Amino acid sequence: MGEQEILAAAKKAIIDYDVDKAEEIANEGLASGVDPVALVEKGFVPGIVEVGDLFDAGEVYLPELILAADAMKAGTSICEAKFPKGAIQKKKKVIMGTVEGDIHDIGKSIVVAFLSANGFEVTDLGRDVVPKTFAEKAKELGADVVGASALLTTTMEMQRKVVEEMKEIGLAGKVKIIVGGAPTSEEWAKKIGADAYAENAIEAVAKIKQLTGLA
Ligand code: B1M
Repeated sequence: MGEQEILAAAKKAIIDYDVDKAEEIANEGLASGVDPVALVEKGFVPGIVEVGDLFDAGEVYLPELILAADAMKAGTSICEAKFPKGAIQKKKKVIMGTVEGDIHDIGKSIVVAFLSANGFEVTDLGRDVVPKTFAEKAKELGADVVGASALLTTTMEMQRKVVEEMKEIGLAGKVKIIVGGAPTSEEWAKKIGADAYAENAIEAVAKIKQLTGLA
């Protein structure tokens, strides 16, 4: 298969909710030299976005969304291990999680994988993380940056709570805060007092490099 066919097959595997196929295509794509980032961004992501649109239109339901997410995770986790390595010497610590009430973690996990591949020491708190935990873990681990992901308009507000908890514990200003996730924006980040916003994983790495004085 050529690159375009592999990308199309990756998208199709998600739309077909096919975990085995997603794994097979990821392995085949990497073996034939397809860039792992392109495989995720131009193959698997368009697949999950299409399933999301079908869900939005009422053409598929939650069980299908869950199956598609399983296939997505299977394919992307194989690619994540092959993300290009950056050359950061000085280790900076990042705490990352999806906010309370929100269990969307595919995008957050991609961000974590990109950061790790770029030499950051990342602690992934997982999903549905209460605001206090972000702050407490930041203190406990001596983090340089705290990242909070939110995929629902209803859970964006929890990012503001993370900022508030960071102020409460006396870390705001000292430990930088970055937010991201589809419904969020630069404007939202400013509004809640976060230090940065990133639209995607590549931008997250660039912004965190800036926040930590590496760029
Ligand atoms: Co849900 N979901 N979902 N869902 N889901 C969305 C987000 C939705 C837009 C679908 C739709 O209606 N079109 C909609 C939200 C509507 C809204 O709030 N405006 C929605 C809904 C409504 C729901 C439920 C409420 C459905 C229900 O129960 N009735 C429910 C909520 C559960 C909960 O969280 N409490 C729900 C559940 C689920 C599943 C569990 C089935 C599954 C998630 C599985 C998982 O993550 N483990 C799921 C999925 C898969 C989606 C869609 C289809 C795909 C999300 C995704 O993974 N995208 C999504 C529709 C869509 O996005 N088009 C949808 C791919 C991923 C690579 O992109 O996450 O945007 P993304 O991450 C990007 C950037 O945003 C950025 O970088 C990433 C990589 O480039 N980024 C950051 C993300 N976090 C960052 C953090 C940073 C920086 C950058 O720094 C800290």
